[in-house]
Amino acid sequence: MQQYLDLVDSTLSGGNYKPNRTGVDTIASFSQSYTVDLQEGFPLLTTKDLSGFRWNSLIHEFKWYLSGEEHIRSLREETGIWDAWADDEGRLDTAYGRFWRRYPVPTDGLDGEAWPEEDHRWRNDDGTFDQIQYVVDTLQESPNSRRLVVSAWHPANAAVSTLPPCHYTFVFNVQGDRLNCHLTQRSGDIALGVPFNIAAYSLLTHAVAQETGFEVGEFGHTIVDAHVYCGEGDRGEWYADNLDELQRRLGGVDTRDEYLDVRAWLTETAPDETDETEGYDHVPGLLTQLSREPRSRPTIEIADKPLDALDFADIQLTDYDPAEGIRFAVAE
Ligand code: THF
Repeated sequence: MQQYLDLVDSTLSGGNYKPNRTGVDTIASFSQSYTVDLQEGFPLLTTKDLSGFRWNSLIHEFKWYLSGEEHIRSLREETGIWDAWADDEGRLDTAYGRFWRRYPVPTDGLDGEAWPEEDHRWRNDDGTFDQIQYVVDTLQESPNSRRLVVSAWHPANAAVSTLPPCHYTFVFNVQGDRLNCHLTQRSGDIALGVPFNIAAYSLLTHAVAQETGFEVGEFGHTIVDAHVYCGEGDRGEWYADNLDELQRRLGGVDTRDEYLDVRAWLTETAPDETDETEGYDHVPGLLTQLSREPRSRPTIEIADKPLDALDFADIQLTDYDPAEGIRFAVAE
């Protein structure tokens, strides 16, 4: 998917050095957007391998979003990718699914409105609101609606949460017989999270389209702060002084191969990562990806079942032929 490589290139070539709360520094860019046509295949990256244990993590994370759970007790049996943000009991106050499926509504309703009546169809037994069911039903009844919005942002939760949602709102939109989905993300870890996010929301678009009788259309993505983690301590700080030179070299790249020359310069010049900080600099791995030609996209097939009944084996990926996997460490 060339759009992903363009996102990587434009952030590295035009971004700013930016330390942040994690202690691992970043090279960051503002308001990056692109669209991907899902008719041209499933946008799982082919410039690195996301099959095997990574696919396992990705699908279980997707199922967890849909589950509506505000803990990771089942998820952590399958993958450790969310462990760092939950407490010992597995509670995670900003679990996406909780807001997708059980968005809190004031018990007395909103002033001047009838909501929420007890028998309202999108009201759960505990008084919360199921945004996914609202979208699925509305797509069938008023496909031209421009209100097919799902919000995972809760201001009061965000003020106290350890990790407010990164991908915090998405909108479905029908054009012709095709279902599009646009995701807005406040913060995106380009090397690790973004490839997972692209796959999860593309999968959601496929699943919702199938359930509501549409063809898949496009996935649109806007990332407000799109960043590449560039290392901790000396390694991260090195970029503060050398980003101009890195960007000058990236500006001179004409063919994919030449990204490897930039990587070689980096390896020679930047202070080595220590055993403890190994993998937190995502720049070399992303330069490797930039040197690789994207391959043809795989195909996704989802069993004909309601969204809530989908199991791991109901989601089948075929014709996936990626380049070798790349290891990146996640900043907490
Ligand atoms: N924090 C940071 N710094 N980056 C993120 O991408 C991120 N997330 C979630 C919450 N906080 C974040 C967690 N999502 C991996 C993938 C997604 C994650 C966290 C980690 C990861 O390490 N992926 C490995 C495979 C690991 C595995 O499967 O065990 C990879 O190589 O892709 C963004 O939503």
